Amino acid sequence: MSPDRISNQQLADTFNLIADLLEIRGEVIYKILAYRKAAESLAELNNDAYDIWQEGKLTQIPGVGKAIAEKIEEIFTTGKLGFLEKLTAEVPLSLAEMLQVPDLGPKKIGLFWKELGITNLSELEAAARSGKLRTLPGMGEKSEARILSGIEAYKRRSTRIPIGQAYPFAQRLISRLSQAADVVRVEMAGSLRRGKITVGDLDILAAATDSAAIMALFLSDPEIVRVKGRGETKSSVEYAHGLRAQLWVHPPERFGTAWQYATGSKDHNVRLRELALKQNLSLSEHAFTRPDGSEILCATEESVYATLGLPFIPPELREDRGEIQAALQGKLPKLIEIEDIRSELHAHTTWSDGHLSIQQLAEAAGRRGRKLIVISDHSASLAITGGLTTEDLQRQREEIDRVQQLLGDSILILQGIEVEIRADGSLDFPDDVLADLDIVTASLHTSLRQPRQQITERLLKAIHNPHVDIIGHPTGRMLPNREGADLDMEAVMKAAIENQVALEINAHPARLDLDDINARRFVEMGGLLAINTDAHAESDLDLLHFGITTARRGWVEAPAVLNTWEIPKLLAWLKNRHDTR
Ligand code: DGT
Ligand code: CA
Ligand code: ZN
Repeated sequence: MSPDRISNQQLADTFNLIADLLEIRGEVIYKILAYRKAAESLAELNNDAYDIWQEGKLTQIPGVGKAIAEKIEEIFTTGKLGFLEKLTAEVPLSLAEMLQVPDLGPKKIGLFWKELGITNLSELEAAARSGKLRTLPGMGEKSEARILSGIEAYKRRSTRIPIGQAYPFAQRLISRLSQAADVVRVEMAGSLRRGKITVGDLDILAAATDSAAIMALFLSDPEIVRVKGRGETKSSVEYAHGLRAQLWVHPPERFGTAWQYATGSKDHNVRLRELALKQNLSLSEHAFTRPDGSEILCATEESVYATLGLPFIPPELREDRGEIQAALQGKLPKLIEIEDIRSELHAHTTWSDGHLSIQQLAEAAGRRGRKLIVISDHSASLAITGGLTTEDLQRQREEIDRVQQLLGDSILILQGIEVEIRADGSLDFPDDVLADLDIVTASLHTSLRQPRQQITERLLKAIHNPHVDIIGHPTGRMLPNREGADLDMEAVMKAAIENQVALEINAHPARLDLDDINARRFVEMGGLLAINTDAHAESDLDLLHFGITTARRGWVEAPAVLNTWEIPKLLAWLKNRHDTR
């Protein structure tokens, strides 16, 4: 890996891993804490450790002393860490994965390893099932049973990976694999490329004139805990924390059929094969084959679809939800693209729980090509966020005016609010306060478990308020574990359309709310969407693509999304709403 691609988080992961392994080995506690402290402060650092290293200032990072600074330096200069390699030669890496099991700590793992030679989860499970653990000091039948149920829980939890974790991991993997010899291109495939909110595993596809170098590189990653299969064209591995990936390698002249196959979905592929058969062709990941055995090779996906008489179908649509029918009829949507986005309508600053000042946020948005940014901090009743009072709003308006003067017409800054919809459906501010704001987003954050009728009416009440322009993250779900409110979405959508209130697709990968299915239904009914990052920090602005992908999975075209509108059109829409209320 090229050293300037090693992120602070990767350094933090490395030092946490060292701490885990030392703890399992039975090292004295202060050494372990030193690594943990360094990991924590690296993860929270605002600047790249790489830049700090280049300035020779590593030891100025809190918790980074001489010994750890030397290790960071070694990682940056060699891409490796001798200390960790020596350590994993002694303490198997797969022991660290066992720490993910609920109720299983380093002491126990160390005990099982030293006494019974257990080095991974399946060995542990087998030992527990055959009653071997209960014989060890400090163990009994009860604690053995607890470990078994912990393993069950861990397996359930680790079956699917949230896209917010899978996507950046895959990006790093791809940039590493792209450096192998004989490689033409490396791409995402599978559910990851289709943009599903969780993925079972990462499918990575490479075009290469020879697969040896890239396969070897793929398999040599020190983070791999288990190689599940290895071959010339396909290998499959598992990393710590349950992440699994497979790499498929194909010759460039066959890359199109391979990429199309590996992207799926399975149901979409079945449909395509049916279409092929109607033309007397059989379609596989390698080629189209004619009855006489001769092949049609496709280097691109476009040529795969063209061979079947179809236009290119974007990966996000490939779920067998009517896309092939639409393609045959020439009725595929012209999907929204990230380049269509002009505005950010939902972002937080230090006025509530954001990390940036108004100026920093506006400049960060400007650097990403935004022409308009809405400052939408939380309102007072969401106390943990330091929500704003009416007086705060007035002072914030003055600061916005100052920053606007400073930044000139590079970006337009509007004053909004993310006003809390209280448990009874009333809003945090009286109407006359809301009336003074440029744009109002109303959101649910609390009492999400109210019964269906109650919470639906609560949201409808907010939608009917003439000052509300957007409903933020409508269901309030948090991936992977918190389900959204039990809303009557048809009623919500109908009311939103009648009152010309936009519904948000919150782009944060833990939300993606509305989801693809609801977004599609809403737009089909004639509704307006907003796609916002809900940024609390600069890097959050780069999460926009997750929201765009979700919209594309929902067949959404640019005109249905407020953020794509030319600024005068958006301002006219707001003015019209405000004049008629
Ligand atoms: P996932 O990983 O569960 O989130 O879902 P996918 O869609 O990534 O599925 P996966 O990883 O099992 O397989 C990757 C791709 O390989 C899949 O999208 C389509 C293709 N594929 C897998 N099994 C079959 C099959 O039985 N028939 C066809 N036509 N394609 C398949
Ligand atoms: Ca997959
Ligand atoms: Zn927010």
